[in-house]
Parts: sequence; C-alpha cells; structure tokens
Amino acid sequence: MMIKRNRFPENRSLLTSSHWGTYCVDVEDGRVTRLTNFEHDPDPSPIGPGIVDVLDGPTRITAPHARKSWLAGGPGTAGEKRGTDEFVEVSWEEVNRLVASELDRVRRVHGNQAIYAGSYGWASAGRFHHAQSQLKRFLNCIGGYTSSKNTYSFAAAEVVVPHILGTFLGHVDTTTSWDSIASDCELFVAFGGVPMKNGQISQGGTGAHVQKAGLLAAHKAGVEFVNISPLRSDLLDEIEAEWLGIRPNTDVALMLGLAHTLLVENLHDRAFLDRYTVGFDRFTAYLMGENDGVAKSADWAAKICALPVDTIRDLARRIAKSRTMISVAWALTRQDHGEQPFWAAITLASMLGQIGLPGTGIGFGYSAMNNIGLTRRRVDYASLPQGHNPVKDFIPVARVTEMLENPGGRFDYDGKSYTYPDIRLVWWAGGNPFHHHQDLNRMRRAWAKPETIIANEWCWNALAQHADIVLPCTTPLERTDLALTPKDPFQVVMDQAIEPVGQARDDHEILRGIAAELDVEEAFTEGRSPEGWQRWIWDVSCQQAARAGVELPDWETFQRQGWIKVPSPEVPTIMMRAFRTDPISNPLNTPSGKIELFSETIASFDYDDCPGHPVWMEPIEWLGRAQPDQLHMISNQPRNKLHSQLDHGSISLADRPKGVEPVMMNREDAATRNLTEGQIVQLHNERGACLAQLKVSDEIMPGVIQIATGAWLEPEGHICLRGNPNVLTLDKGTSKLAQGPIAHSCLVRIEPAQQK
Ligand SMILES: Nc1nc2c(c(=O)[nH]1)N[C@H]1C(S)=C(S)[C@@H](COP(=O)(O)OP(=O)(O)OC[C@H]3O[C@@H](n4cnc5c(=O)[nH]c(N)nc54)[C@H](O)[C@@H]3O)O[C@H]1N2
Ligand SMILES: Nc1nc2c(c(=O)[nH]1)N[C@H]1C(S)=C(S)[C@@H](COP(=O)(O)OP(=O)(O)OC[C@H]3O[C@@H](n4cnc5c(=O)[nH]c(N)nc54)[C@H](O)[C@@H]3O)O[C@H]1N2
Ligand SMILES: [Mo]
Repeated sequence: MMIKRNRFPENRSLLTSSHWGTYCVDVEDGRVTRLTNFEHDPDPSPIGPGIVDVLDGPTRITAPHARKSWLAGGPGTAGEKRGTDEFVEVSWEEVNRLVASELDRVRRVHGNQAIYAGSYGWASAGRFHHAQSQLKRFLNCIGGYTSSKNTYSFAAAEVVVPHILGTFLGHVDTTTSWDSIASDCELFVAFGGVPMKNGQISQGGTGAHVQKAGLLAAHKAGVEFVNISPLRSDLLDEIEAEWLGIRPNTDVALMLGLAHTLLVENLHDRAFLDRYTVGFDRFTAYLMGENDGVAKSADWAAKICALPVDTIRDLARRIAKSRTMISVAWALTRQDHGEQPFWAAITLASMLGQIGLPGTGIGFGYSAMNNIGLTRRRVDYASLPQGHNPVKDFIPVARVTEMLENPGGRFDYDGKSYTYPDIRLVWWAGGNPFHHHQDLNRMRRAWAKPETIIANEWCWNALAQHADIVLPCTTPLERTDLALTPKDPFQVVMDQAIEPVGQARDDHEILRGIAAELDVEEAFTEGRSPEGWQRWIWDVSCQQAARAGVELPDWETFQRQGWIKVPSPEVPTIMMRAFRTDPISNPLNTPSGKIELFSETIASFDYDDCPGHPVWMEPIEWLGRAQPDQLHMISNQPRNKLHSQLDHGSISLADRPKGVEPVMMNREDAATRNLTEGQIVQLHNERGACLAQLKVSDEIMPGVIQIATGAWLEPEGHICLRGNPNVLTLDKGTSKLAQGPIAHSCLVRIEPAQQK
C-alpha cells in the first residue's frame, strides 16, 4: 500500500504540535532548519527547537537493527548482554519476518499473556500516530497482550481518590480555574508549590501557555501564596510567596497538625462535614490519638516536618479565616504511602468547608501541566480504536521489574490479589522505561530475562540500546497528523515537514508490515491509509463535537487554516460545584455519595499500609531516619525537556556544559562537605550511583538535593555517567492499594567524583 504523504500548505506556515506546544517549521532543501513560536502562544516553551539538531546525525536510528547474539542464537540468547552487545543492521523485509515468527512462536508456545506491551510512556502528540494505540491495536489483532494500569504521574491518587471523591481524573479535568482563584481566593496553600517549569507541558499538545498569566493574575488580584516545598523555586519569585521549606515526604504530618489545630480550636466547619462527608469521627479519633495514644498535634507535626510549631498553628488559623485553596502537587503521590497526602489534603479542605465554592477548596496539580485550571469546553475527539484485548492479565504500571523477576508471584492491588504472568516477549513503543522506572540497575538485571525485547524508537537512547530488535520510527515532523485534545482549546494540524529520515517508518507502517506477515493486515488497517484514518478521526470528532454543541470546520478548511480554537465557556470552572449545590441530586460516585474521610471499602481490604482513613506513616526512606551524611534526593521534572525526550538536543545540552546533569544543594550542606560550585560529584546509595555537577544554592532547604529526571542512562557498571537519578531511586509500591512508584522517597550520599 502506498502511503500518501502530505500536500504542503500554500498560504500558511508548516505547523507542528508537541506536548510542549505548537510551532511553525522552516524547511530548506528537505531539512528542518528552525522551529519558531506559534503567534497565538503568549508564553511559548523554549523546549521545542531542541529537536532540530537531532532529527538526523549519530543519535538517529536510520535502519532496523537486531542485537548480534540474538540474531545469531535466536530468542533467549545472552539476555545479559543487552545494553553492551553489538547491533547488526537488517532489512525491513527480514525484520518483519523475524518479528512475525517470534510473535507467533510466543503466542503458540506460551500464550498471548506472555507478551508484555504495557509500553508506558508519553510518545509524541498526534491523534493517529500515537505509538501505544498503534501497538495495542496491532496486538489485539493477534490475540492480545499483558497490559498495565495507571501512570507514573499519580498512580496513588488514581486509585485512592476515586474511593474518596468518586473519581480522580474527572476532578483533575475540572480543577477550579485560575480566573475563579483570582476573583474568589484569598490564600493559596501550595503543597509542592506551583512549578511553572512543568506548565510548559500539556499532553497531546497546546496552543497557548496560560499558567504563568493565571498565576500572576491571581497574585495581582491580591491572592497570597504559601509555597510548602523543599524548593523555593517551586513558586515564581514575582509571587512573593511565603516559603515553608518542609522535609520531603512529611506533608501528611503537616496536614494532620493543621487539622488537629482546627479541631481543638474549633475552627472547622461542622455543618459542611455533616452534610457532605462521612467518617469524620473515625478520623478525629485517630487525630486525637484515641487508639495509639499519639495526638497528631501541631507540636507533633513540627518535629516530623522540621517546621516551627508556631508556623503550623498560625497557618491553621489563617486557612480557617480565609477563603483558602488547598493545592497538592502530583509529586506528592510519587512517594512511599503516596495515597495519604491526597487523602489528608481532601480531609483538611473538607474541614475548611469550602470545597465546591468559587476559587477555594481543593486543587490537584496546578501548573503540573498547562491544562490544569484552564476553563475550556470539553470536546471528546475521536482516537484510533484499539480493539479488544482478550488477555486479562495486567500489572500496576510501576511493578514491571517485579513482574519480570517473579513470574507466578502474587501481588495486591486495590482490594484484590493477582498473579504476575510469565513474560517471554516485551514490546515498547512510545515510552522509555530506562527513563521512567526506579532502581534502573535492578531493572536492567530483570531485563535480561525475557527471550525477546522489541523497541520502536527514533533515537539511540538506553531503551533502544537494551532491545533485541530496534524498529526505527519517524518523528512527528516526518508524518502528517492531527493534534486533537479535549484538554486544550487549540486543535492543530500537524504537517509533514520532511521525508522520513533514513529507512524510518511511522509506527503504523511498521506494524502494518508485520501484520501483513501474520495475515492480519486487513484487520489492522481496515483498508484505510494513514490519511484515510486521519480523515476518519476528524469526521467522527466533528460528529462528537456537534453533540457537545461545537461546530468544527470540514477537513479541507481545517487543513487550510492549520488550527482552530474552540471557544471557552464564559463561566469559570469550579471543582465539585454541582455536588456542593445539591449533594442529594448530584452525589459523588462513592458508596455513600459523599466525601469519604473514612472509607469502609478501603478499610475492608485490611491493608497494613493503607488503612480506612488518612494516616501518617513513615516513608521507607526520609530524613527522619537518615544518617548524618545522607541527603533526601528530589528527582523532579526537568525544566528544559519532557522526561528523556530531546535530552540529546541542543536545548537540554546547553544546560549541561560538562556533560553531566546539575544537582542543586544547599550552601550549608556544600560547605560541611567541602564541595564547591561547579564540581563534578557522585551521588550514590546501595542501589547505584550517578555523576552530577554541583550547583550551590539557597533555593533548596538543607538536607535535600535536587536533580532533574531525564538524563539518558549511560551505564558504566552500576554508575550512570550522565546523571540519571533513577539508578538511585527505590522500586517499591506506594502501598498494596495503588502500587504506585515512589521516586521521591530516596536517600543518597554525595562525594567528589573520582578523577579518571
Ligand atoms: N525519578 C523519577 N522518575 C520519574 C518521575 C519522577 O518524578 N522522578 N516521573 C515519572 C513520570 S510522572 C512519568 S509520566 C514518566 C515519563 O516516562 P516516559 O513517558 O517513558 O518518558 P519519555 O522520555 O517521554 O518517553 C517517551 C519515549 O517515546 C519516544 N517517542 C516519541 N515519539 C515517538 C513515536 O512517535 N513513536 C515511538 N515509537 N516512540 C516515540 C521518545 O523518544 C521517548 O524515548 O517518568 C516517571 N519517572
Ligand atoms: N518541563 C517539564 N514539565 C513537565 C514534565 C517534564 O518532564 N518536563 N513532566 C510532566 C509530567 S508527566 C507530570 S506527571 C507533571 C508532574 O508534575 P509534578 O508532580 O508537580 O512535578 P515534579 O517536578 O516532580 O514535582 C513538583 C515539585 O514537588 C516538590 N516535591 C517533591 N516531593 C515533595 C514532598 O514530599 N513534599 C513537598 N511539599 N514537595 C515535594 C518538588 O520540589 C518538585 O519541584 O509534570 C509535567 N510537566
Ligand atoms: Mo507524568
């Protein structure tokens, strides 16, 4: 089948869309020379142009490859050599045959559940060429695969919050908007700050970055901000926020200390609690220490959080007398017992009684992405149908290493017990486990076990280097697509700017070739070309939009214009407004229909690490149990890229003059250790080590260091030479409830790096 390539637009610039925004593309002589800002974006992200230099060159995968020992010895050969073995270039014809026959062998001999294609990751923007959707659709045509549930972003909240508020993602989508905050909030209490660096991103694309304007408008309107974070830089300097440098992972203790003060000083809203919540009495019994003899008072909290007790008491009085927004960063879920911060925050906000009112209540992740707190009309755009997966096996996404280590082992998840399948073949498309997973040295050992590992990638990152079969895919600049997303008012045409580099193929085309070998091409494509599918997606989207009262232009008009902006509603968004107005007619989707401060359901699971109401439990690693030379490592999201994407590009590399990732440390800590600005250091613990370049700062509290995620894994033994913090982080579930990842609970030591 011929793939029909794009017609270049005549009257407008070439456009591309990415998770970090929309850009215009300049092309000369068949090469992309420049990405420039989209004129309708008031605050564009500098991340985008980082792709220009790496579209070709040594990091680009230009042909299919197979690992030498695997090719010579067949599936299962020398898995321990993954990452160090040589690669051999193979033709598309050969690789299609190899992959098809290996898939066929695995499904016949072991069954389809032996194929793991949870394949977590962000891939690229674009509704049709979404790598995982393509892969899942293809595998569903040949009998299915073991899948994964939830995300690395906020798995703990995804599982616990539905028990408390009926849904999590639904509330994230309707987080109270910035305009409502500007007009009705007085005090914005930000656990984990409002990190502007993260608001550059919006999954699936964005037209106009609005987080900064939203935050500044609220500040101008007189909203006061409290930044509760180990990092001062988690709120913009212009906001003049009060900074409470809290010990990492102790927010629950602070929330309980605040709740206790509200209770004993009778500052809580009893009427709200009675009408809209259940279980407050069970919670207060815990708060007052009726069973364990420990009152969770401000004094108690002060010792855990390393904050002055008066600060906690004053804050409790201020939040009670103000119109207050309690905001929690998603990062608070990526820690041991990461279910608790969100449950405790909801409880605290319930005691203040302002949930469902304008500008106040509870907020999940302001500026975690550009779409949080945005008033927009929700249009459900169509996507590529993935078909039906008959395989019922799954894992909570962050349990991947454990699954590979322990086939047949049992795991708990959200009230039930399951078995890890015996995985023979792993296929990753559109994600990078060597970026996102914790304890990468442990993962690499487990990674040696499957008989075959396939990766669709466009660049030679650690994932590609640790695969047996590497299928080179295109980037969005080499294909046409539609950036349609319900999370943003802008919907953008993605033009093909250049021909595919080398022999790269779109994920769809890669899978079509293999589908042909397995006699399922027709089922996979349904006879449509990529453009045929894109038109189908647009047509179905037009019908769905019409039902939501939005008229989208026809395909030709959309292509000619390049983008559209769906008008936003005039009224600000207020989370849980309907429930607040009438909880009988608009109950929450919980067993009681109310906010469950005590959940009978969760209590009935009888988990020692997640009881029926919010509790403080010591994290497995934290400063409260650290040796004097240990530091708490925060490995947060990178300012200059999205995860590991474009780590090899010019924008990311510009911040890394010595080739290693910067690590930020407090001035006092550096002085005690005789470490100096700019020095190359080694971070280490019993799990691994990585190099980094020291940045001495007053923006971070003592005892804590910060190193962004995203540096490509470059292992030399157990050391990462480039500064990937996931060689240090711990691979353990948040609790039996959600089994989420806990990257932010991690102690390390730091020393000057050995000179070579
Ligand atoms: N220590 C620590 N670790 C973390 C976090 C943390 O805070 N601390 N955060 C976690 C979070 S929130 C997340 S969401 C994860 C993110 O983890 P991932 O989403 O896995 O990270 P990305 O680097 O975005 O991986 C996307 C991959 O897809 C590839 N790709 C892009 N476009 C295409 C395409 O069209 N086709 C194909 N086949 N491939 C494509 C890219 O080259 C890249 O390798 O990381 C998690 N890991
Ligand atoms: N530029 C850029 N933006 C991104 C991404 C990216 O890779 N790059 N990734 C996107 C993705 S996938 C996601 S899920 C979101 C994630 O959004 P977040 O989860 O909000 O991101 P982080 O940067 O990990 O964390 C935010 C801040 O929380 C603070 N923090 C960490 N642990 C604690 C704690 O225990 N207590 C308190 N009070 N504060 C703590 C850290 O100082 C950190 O800077 O970001 C998105 N935005
Ligand atoms: Mo994420």
